[in-house]
Amino acid sequence: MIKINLTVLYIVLFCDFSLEALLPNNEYEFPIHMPGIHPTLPNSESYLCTGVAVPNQNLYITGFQPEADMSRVHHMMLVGCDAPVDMNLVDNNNVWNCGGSLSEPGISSPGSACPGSNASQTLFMWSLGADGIHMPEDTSVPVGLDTNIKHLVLQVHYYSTLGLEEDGDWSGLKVSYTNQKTSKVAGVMSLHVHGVIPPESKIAWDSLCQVGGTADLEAFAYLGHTHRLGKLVSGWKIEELDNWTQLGRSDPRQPQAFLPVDNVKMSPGDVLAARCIFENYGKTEVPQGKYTK
Ligand SMILES: [Cu+2]
Repeated sequence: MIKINLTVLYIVLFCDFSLEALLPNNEYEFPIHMPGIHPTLPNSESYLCTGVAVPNQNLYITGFQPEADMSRVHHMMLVGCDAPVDMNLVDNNNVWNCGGSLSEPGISSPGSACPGSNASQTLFMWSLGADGIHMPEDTSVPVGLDTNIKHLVLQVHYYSTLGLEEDGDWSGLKVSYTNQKTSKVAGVMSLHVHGVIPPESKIAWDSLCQVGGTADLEAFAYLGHTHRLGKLVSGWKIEELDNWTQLGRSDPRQPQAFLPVDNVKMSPGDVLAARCIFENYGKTEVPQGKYTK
């Protein structure tokens, strides 16, 4: 996650303001969670989404606190959509399939996490029982009115129905936010790789992207995410070919939490690099990507 000085970067959700709770520092808290669903996992795993519209005002997200059972949920992701979700494409219970072929029968499949949007951005990611994150002081992710985040969508990757009780699954997270503008804006930059891992192989995949815009940035947190064949994830800032600074390095078999970065400064033109190392001891190839195991 990267903190930017004037413009945008990080996320959130609000809808049912009757549920909000006042926290210290003039912060409020809002829950977004699955409405007690009963996944049947016909493909052994399912990706389901639910969401809340952001009210038509400027709000400033200051943190995310996950509430999920890792025996059933592999990961949760919070996404900001640039338009309100088109409810004509979604069932009445506000849940929809959002994981390609890993879907549940009897639930609408609008084809994406943000039906009706042209663009979306990741705001938060949780996996393997990790902790949440709270922004540094005077830092937030603006959402709502003057931003391109109009709807918050929670994607939940279910891979078991272990311990599921009659009232269903309520996995989700609490979003803390304030009405007061902060002087620093936070956001997420994410780098992705995908492809097919050959049988009985160890493989490294790299991804690069150049920092755009005009603002200087400061990285304050880092998270590596893979599915089950991932062994090591590392991230770097590259200024010149021979000048690399490590942002973070993590074992994705451990809780995939946001880990602190020692305030690495970045400027437009710098390059971000990520490397993911996978090991496949099996006899068959394994695809990796957005909606894979
Ligand atoms: Cu997952």
